[in-house]
Amino acid sequence: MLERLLITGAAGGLGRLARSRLKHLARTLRLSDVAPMEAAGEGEEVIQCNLGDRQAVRDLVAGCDGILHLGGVSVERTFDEICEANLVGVYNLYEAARAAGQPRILFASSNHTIGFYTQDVRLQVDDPHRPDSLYGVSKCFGEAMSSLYFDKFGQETALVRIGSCFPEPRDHRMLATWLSPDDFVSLVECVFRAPRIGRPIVWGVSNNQATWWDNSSAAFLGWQPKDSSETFRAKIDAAMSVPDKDAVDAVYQGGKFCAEPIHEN
Ligand code: NAI
Ligand code: 15L
Repeated sequence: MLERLLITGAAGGLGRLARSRLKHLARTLRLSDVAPMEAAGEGEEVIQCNLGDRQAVRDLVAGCDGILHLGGVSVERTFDEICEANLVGVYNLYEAARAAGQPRILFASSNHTIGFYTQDVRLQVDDPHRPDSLYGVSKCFGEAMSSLYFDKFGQETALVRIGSCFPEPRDHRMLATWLSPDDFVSLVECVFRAPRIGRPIVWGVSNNQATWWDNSSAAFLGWQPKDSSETFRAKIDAAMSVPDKDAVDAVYQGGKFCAEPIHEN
């Protein structure tokens, strides 16, 4: 069991899920976000902090032996917004971890690191990045930062390229990208319970019938996703029409992010 697990992005969708479902992983959960959070309960510490604030992040990470890094801008935004949270913030986090004895990090990366691959391609974890947005580029930056800190200092990070983690898939594309909340929870458990992880890249995706990603290189973690998006196929078919075969959502793995403009400041 960990002594103190830091969860960044604790006010967000996955952060609230982690707060409610992962208490058993550590004696204390340290919950942090730039946004307000619910007051601390038993076994919790709540610290509001901007990831862009170097000293605050250093103080935040001190005393933690695991970090579930969910905080940051999670969709396409202006470069300046993304820069503070996902570039400066990630540098601050890795430097703070280096000063704090290198707690293991789970970095919430994204399918948008590879979003411009077409949906007929089956990807391995070492296929080159093809980001579909500035947001996707920022996640490539985070992955590169983890590589530097692993090779230079031995810092362990699990890079989890999350597909679409929501209670249910929301459209036809998500039948291939969906990660169920239960499977997210079991993946985080595996990452923090494994004796040694190094720096694996893991596709954060459930046991869907439709799939574009090969997770065999992460088998050593012992993670076995149980849910399948097929349960929801009929519901999605009834709720919306299948996208046209030339629609961005049907062509590219990153879907609509591929058609996002560059947002100006
Ligand atoms: P979210 O947007 O609901 O939560 C992100 C949290 O980060 C927010 O509460 C926000 O206030 C916080 N944040 C933003 N800027 C910050 C800053 N400068 N300092 C401190 N905190 C800041 O996102 P969600 O869905 O919970 O995702 C969590 C992580 O997983 C994100 O990093 C996202 O990029 C990644 N991810 C999520 C996917 C999903 O399907 N939910 C898919 C792929 C990646
Ligand atoms: C992501 O990276 C986003 O954080 C999330 O909100 C979804 O858009 C997801 O990817 C997706 O591709 O469905």
